[in-house]
Amino acid sequence: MSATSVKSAGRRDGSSSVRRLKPKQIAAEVQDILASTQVIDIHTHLFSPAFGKLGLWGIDELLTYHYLEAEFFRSSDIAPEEYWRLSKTERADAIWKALFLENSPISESTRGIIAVLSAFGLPTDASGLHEARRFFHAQSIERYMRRVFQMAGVSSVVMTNDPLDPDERAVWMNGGQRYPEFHAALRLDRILCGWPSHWQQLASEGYAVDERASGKSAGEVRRFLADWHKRMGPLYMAVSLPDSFQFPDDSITSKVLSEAVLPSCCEFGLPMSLMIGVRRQVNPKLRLAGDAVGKADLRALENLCHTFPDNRFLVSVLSRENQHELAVYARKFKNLLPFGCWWFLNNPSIVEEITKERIELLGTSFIPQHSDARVLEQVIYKWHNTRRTLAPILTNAYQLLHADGAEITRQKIQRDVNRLFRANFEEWTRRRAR
Ligand code: RAT
Ligand code: ZN
Repeated sequence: MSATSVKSAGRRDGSSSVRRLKPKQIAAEVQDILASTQVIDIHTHLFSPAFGKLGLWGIDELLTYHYLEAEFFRSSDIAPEEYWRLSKTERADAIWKALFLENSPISESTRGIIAVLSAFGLPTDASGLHEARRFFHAQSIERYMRRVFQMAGVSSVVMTNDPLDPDERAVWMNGGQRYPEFHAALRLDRILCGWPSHWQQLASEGYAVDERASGKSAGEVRRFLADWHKRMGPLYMAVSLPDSFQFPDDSITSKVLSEAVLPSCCEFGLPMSLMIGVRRQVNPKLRLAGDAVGKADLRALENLCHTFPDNRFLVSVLSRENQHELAVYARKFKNLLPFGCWWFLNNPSIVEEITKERIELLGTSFIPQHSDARVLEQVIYKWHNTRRTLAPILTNAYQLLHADGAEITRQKIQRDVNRLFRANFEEWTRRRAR
């Protein structure tokens, strides 16, 4: 499968054949089905064209992705302070020189740049970025966005929408966005993890909340969420939590989560997405690239699933050490749906390990991946890599099943891939996404 080999939509149901497959035929069928099944990318940081400059695309944005910046500081003499003084194009030039000309781009993030350039027929070893810049500047976003999604085999993506972000807010207050390829997700980090520095923003907007989130605050946060639910029409509410997250405890996070956010999720029939395990700003000089990972205590998750059986939780954990526990908890709690291999886990060796573990413990009742893309074209390489990693894993699963005596058909494989790429999410959000 090349990075541009994703086939167009239209064979989602695989209605063509009920032919029993021989073991040797399984690999080709799996590859074909993975290539032709459109994915719903359930967590990204992309924005629809309605958000203007918030939507990132093109070579300079791709090269200055924080995953690459972290690698850049290891291979360059330029110190962070100096780097941040450079313009965006100067930063991209510096990264191209350090990671692509002076070194081989063999890391996952750098290889992704090569895959994107190559998907558009652009030079992958040029001494400068002129040709690439010319190509990306010539694109007009609406048509280009659809072309990129088509190349990536993605039918729609879920954004990350922060109601307290002033730039985003302006768009939502002026009617929001109407691109069917983009869904909203109501992201609540500032409210759940940054209450001391954000409660006043809610207060200034007319919600009667206080510093301790006491008294009327929970009810008022619910009123705030109801207003934003109406404005955004989100598919889920979401928060990214530190490795130190505990539930229950006497923190404002626990209080607002249990008294406001989870009841509101129930009221609106929305799942709650929890991404657990980030250690924010271990090295603040690196800015967005300065976060790290820590092993979390997943008893907090057990307590949540147990205490709120009517809530549905979509959960991703950042530490490799937490993956097995997450899959085991999913066996215990039907209201828990594991998803994705994010950030430092999104490397083929780790994705392979986690996905095999999930298949062995959960069958097809999980969501294998999301892209976490921040720059539009990243969906091309991230979804290509996901399909490439999944192909041998699924092939092996069906070959084992065949060896154990089952009949394998294209139809069954299609049904399963459909579930992994789309249907589990649609069921969880009770919405048929594009
Ligand atoms: O993967 C990332 O880009 C991180 O910086 C985080 O944004 C993470 O994905 C999150 O959503 O918290
Ligand atoms: Zn993210």
